[in-house]
Amino acid sequence: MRIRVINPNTTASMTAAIEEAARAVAAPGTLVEGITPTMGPASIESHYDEALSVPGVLAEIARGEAEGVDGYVIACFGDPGLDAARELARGPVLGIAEAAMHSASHLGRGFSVVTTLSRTAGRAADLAERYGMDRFCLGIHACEIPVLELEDPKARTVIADACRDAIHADNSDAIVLGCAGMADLCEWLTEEIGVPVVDGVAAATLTVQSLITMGLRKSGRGEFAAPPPKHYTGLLAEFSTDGQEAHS
Ligand code: 2AL
Repeated sequence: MRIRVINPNTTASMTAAIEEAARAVAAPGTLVEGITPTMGPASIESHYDEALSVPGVLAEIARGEAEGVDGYVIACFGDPGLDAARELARGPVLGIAEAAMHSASHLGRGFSVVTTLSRTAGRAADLAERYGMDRFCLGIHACEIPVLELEDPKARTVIADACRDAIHADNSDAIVLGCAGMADLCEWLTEEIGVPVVDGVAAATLTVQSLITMGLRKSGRGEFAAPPPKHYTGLLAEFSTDGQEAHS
């Protein structure tokens, strides 16, 4: 089985850490490939970043489909392009926010999300509502560390403090990490905080693997059927679905 874990931002060192987190939990027979898109923002921490990360993600889904990939993880907590990716893919596509929130809902009455910058909290709240997870999501807290500074060794104690504060403020039973760049901290934080800490990269990878193992694929009827043939122009010409890209 081949699963591609797509980092919607273009920072290769972050993709490497994401790939490692996914490989650490995948079954021996599962080939996990971390993917950095060829276009997009260096990190995603605004609606603008998120919108402009989607073409790079969709290009990788299209490439994966041509290469026979079985399933995909979209490894950014805003789950950018998830619905469109599902239209393109035959197999399952999971976002890390979606997978992490569902996993955390099995572990206690409620969870807290700890994200990067406070401006990303609104998107996390919207996703919790959209996934029917708002009754489990008791609070969303920012550690105010930008995505590309998460690799700084000083970040981990700030994140641990944010997790402890979140548990107390929300009276929650688990933490959901609000950024793929926090995946490598999951094990350490679990020991440090004393409650389950859910990393969406691991949760989504294992959910995709489980669905494929069960023989389940994306439903091809209705809303998530392949998008209709259409001509796209300008910078988006290569995204045309009418087979006429060369003439744009
Ligand atoms: C993220 C994430 O997971 N990747 C990224 O670039 N930004 N999320 C976040 N809350 O900042």
